Amino acid sequence: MSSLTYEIDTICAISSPPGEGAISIIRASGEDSINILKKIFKPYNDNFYEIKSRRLYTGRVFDFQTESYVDEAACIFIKGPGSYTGDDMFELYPHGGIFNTKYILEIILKLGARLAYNGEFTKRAYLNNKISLVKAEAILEIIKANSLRTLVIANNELNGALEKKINTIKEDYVYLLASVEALIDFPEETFETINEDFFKKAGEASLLIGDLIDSYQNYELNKHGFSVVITGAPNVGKSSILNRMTGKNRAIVSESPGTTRDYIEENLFLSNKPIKIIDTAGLRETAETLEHEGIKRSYGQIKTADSVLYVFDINDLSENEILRNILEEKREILIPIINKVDLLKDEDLNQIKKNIMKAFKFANSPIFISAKTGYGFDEMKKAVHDVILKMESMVKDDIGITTIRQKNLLVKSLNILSKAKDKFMEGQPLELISIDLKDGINALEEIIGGVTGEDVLDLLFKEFCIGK
Ligand SMILES: Nc1nc2c(ncn2[C@@H]2O[C@H](COP(=O)(O)OP(=O)(O)OP(=O)(O)O)[C@@H](O)[C@H]2O)c(=O)[nH]1
Ligand SMILES: [Mg+2]
Repeated sequence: MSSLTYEIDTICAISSPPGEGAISIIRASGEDSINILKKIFKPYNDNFYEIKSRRLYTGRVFDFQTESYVDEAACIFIKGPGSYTGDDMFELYPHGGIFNTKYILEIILKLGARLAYNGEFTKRAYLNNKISLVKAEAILEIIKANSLRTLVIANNELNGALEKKINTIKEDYVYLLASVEALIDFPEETFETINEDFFKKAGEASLLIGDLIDSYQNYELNKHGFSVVITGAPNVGKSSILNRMTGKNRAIVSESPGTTRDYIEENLFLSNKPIKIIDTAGLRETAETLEHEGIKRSYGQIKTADSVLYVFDINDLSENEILRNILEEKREILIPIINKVDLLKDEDLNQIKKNIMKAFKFANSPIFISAKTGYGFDEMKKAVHDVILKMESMVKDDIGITTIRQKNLLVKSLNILSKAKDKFMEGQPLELISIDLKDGINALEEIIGGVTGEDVLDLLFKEFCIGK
C-alpha cells in the first residue's frame, strides 16, 4: 500500500493516440471533474444537473469562450472511488480529428484542469490503492506487448497471479520468522523440531524465489526476440538466407568469400514468436584485420545466441575445428543447414541425405535448403521454432516477473534469506536472524509496492504515455 499522497487537482489529457481516427478520448480526473464536464458538455435528452455515474451520455461540446458548439460527442462520468484513478473522472469521446480534439482539451484546461504528466492517471490509481505497483507495471507491459506470450504473462501479473506467488513466499518467510521468535522466547522446548523445519521452509522459499528470478530471462526473450544466428564458412550463402527469410534485400550477396564483415540484425515473427535473425561474417582463419574483427563479432553473437543455424555448402560437407568448437557449447540449439541443394541432381541429393545422417553427430537433424529457390525454408523455420519451444519448456509456467526492478528485489530477498540460513546454521544470535528475515520480507513487499520511494515511481510512470 502506498503511503504517499497528492493534491487532488484535476488533471486532463488526450488518451487516444495522436493522429486522425474514428473517435478521440479525452480524460480528466480530480475533484473538479464534474463541474468542468457540466460546463463543456450539453447532453441532448438528459437533465445534466443530476449527472449519473457510469452512464453514457450523448450531446454537444460547448466552447464557453465563443459561446458556440464545437463538436458532437459522447461522455461518461465515473464517481470516485469506483473509477480507474479512484477520484471523480470523466471521459469525453469527440470525433477523432486532430484539431477538434486539441481544441476541446484546451477548453478543459481553461476551465481549470491541468495537463497530466505521463502515466499520472495510473500513478493516482496506485496512490489511491486501487492497484499495486506490480499491476501498474503489468498495464505498461500489456500496452507494450509484442507477442502472445508476453501478453499472457503481463495479464497474469495484472490479474493478481504474480502477487499471489509472491505472497506464498512471504508466508514462508513469516513462518521462518515465527520459528525464530519462538526460539527466542522458549529456547529449550522448541529447538529440536524447529531446527529441521527451518531449513526445509527456507529451502522451499529459496526455490520459489529462484524460479521467479529465472522467469525474467524468459520474459525478456519473448519481449525482445530470440536471437537466431546464421553462421558457417565464408560464401556458403548465409546472407542469401537472411535475405530470403526476411523477404528483404538487406545483406550484400556476392560470389567472393568474406563479403559480410559486420553482423546484420533483422526482426521477424515465426509463428507468434519474435525473432532477431542475425547474419554474420563467415568463419575462417584470416590475417586481414577488418575481416578478423568481423569474425570476432560473429563469435560474440554465437555466444549469446538462442539458436544457431550452422550453414554448409552442399559441395563441402567436411567437418572442421571451428564447427567442433561451436558444437561443444551449442549442441542443443545448433541446427545444421545444408545450402545450395539446387546445384545437385535429385539422385545425388538423396544419396547425400542418406550418408549425412551417419556422418554427423548433431542433436538436431540437418535441413536441406536452397536460398536460391526457397526449397526447405518452411522446414528450416519449423526447426528454429522447435528449438525455441524446447528452450521455453524449461520455464515452468506463464506466471513470472516482467521488470528489472522486480528482479533486483527478488535477488536482494534471496541473498538475505541465504545469509539468514548461514547464520542459523552457525548458531549466530537469533535476534540478528530475525532482523534479516524482516528485511527479506520488506524486499518482497517492495515488489508489490510497500514502502516505495518517489524516485522509483517517477522512473516507472514516466514510461507511460500521457493520458494513461
Ligand atoms: N546456386 C546457389 N547459389 C547460392 C545459394 N545461396 C547463395 N548462393 C550464392 O553463393 C554466393 C555467396 O552467397 P552469400 O549469401 O553472399 O554467402 P555468405 O555466406 O553470406 O558469404 P560471406 O558473407 O562472404 O561469408 C553468392 O554468389 C550467392 O549467389 C543457393 O542456394 N544456390
Ligand atoms: Mg554474407
